[in-house]
Amino acid sequence: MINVIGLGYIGLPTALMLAVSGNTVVGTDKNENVVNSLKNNRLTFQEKGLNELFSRAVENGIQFTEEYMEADVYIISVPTPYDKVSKKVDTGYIEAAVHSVLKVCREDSVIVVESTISPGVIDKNIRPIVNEAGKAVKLAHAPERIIPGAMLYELEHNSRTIGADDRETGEKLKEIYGSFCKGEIVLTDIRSAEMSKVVENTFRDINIAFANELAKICRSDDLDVYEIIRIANKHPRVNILSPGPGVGGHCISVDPWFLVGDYPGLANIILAARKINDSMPEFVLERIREIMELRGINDISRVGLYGITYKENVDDVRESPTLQLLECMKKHLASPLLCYDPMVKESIVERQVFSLDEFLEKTDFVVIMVGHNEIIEYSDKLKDKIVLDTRRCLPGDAYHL
Ligand code: SAJ
Repeated sequence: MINVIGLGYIGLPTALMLAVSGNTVVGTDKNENVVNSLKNNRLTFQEKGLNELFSRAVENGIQFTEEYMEADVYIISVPTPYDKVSKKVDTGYIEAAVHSVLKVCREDSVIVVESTISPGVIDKNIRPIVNEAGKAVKLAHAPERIIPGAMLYELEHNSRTIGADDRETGEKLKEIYGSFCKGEIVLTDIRSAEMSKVVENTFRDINIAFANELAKICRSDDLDVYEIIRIANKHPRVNILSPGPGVGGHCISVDPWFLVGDYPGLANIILAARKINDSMPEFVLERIREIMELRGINDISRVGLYGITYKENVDDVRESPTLQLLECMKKHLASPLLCYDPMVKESIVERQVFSLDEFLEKTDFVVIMVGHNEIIEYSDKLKDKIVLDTRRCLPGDAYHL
């Protein structure tokens, strides 16, 4: 039996996949609302294909509870918030989950941490808890790699890493993950698994920072960055990513800080990349001001931000560039811009509207922060607007970064 602890963005899809692949699965979450919602067949977030997978998992007998169960394997996928000032990961939720697991698990159980952690956390923070409990359980780290928007496809097809205490534990977990994962499953030690996960996200952060830096350089010298990137990418070994209004999400904008914090003086490019990506919302604000001046717009209340999520077609707003931009305005004592996002149904920012038509009625100047399918489909509605397209997702004339 597998007990998946934490039924969020990662835990829920993983639990469902395991259940439809012939495993006995119980999903545990300490949040009563989440458990009740799932018990009543209501999903707690949206993701392509999740509804159908959920129904199949329920048919296969998956259960949801607030209790921790006696199980062969525990998969812990609880949040690992990070402190915005110290940039350190907060492992409190994992530690609490491990404490609870240790009360009910057997000596031969395996505890797998899937949550993103900074390198060394298992030995520094988790193993002492296990040792203190005096149970001979084995530990492992099997970081997830799935991308919101294509989670289920990627769960099945991506290769993955399992770092375990010993070969036997690794092989046992490989079989379990192999029940749904068609990609290669690489076995390694725990420290290497922790490090490689953070390195993967850091690689991407650095590459996005390069594109963003190029955008700034090209803007300063009146060159079209997209044209430069398009041409450079014809080179067989060059693949420059796209500039944008910043980097959000719970991983790419967070994980590189772990390396900066743990290896001060060594993590130099990594730190520079973080700073460049974090400076992008401010750069967007500068572009907004420039364009307002150019077009003689004085009324900031008629400028609106399209998109609040951290990227297109997901409902996740964690660390999103739009929220960073609003934060930046607040620092400068500016009143916030009007916002709209078709994926965000709850009120989360000050001046938010909930329909595209209302948003467009109230704006003359639209800043596209996220390229959701909606705005691409209805791009003709923008024909009388001044548009700053920070993602270059729309056809036709618009201002760019
Ligand atoms: N972005 C750009 N330009 C680009 C690509 C992305 O500005 O060319 C921005 C996005 O708009 C977004 C941010 O970067 O704000 C990150 O988006 P993403 O789509 O690149 O990645 P995430 O955060 O959704 O998912 C990442 C993935 N990691 C890598 O690609 C190395 C995913 O595989 C991980 O599982 C996930 O982080 C995680 O949980 O670690």
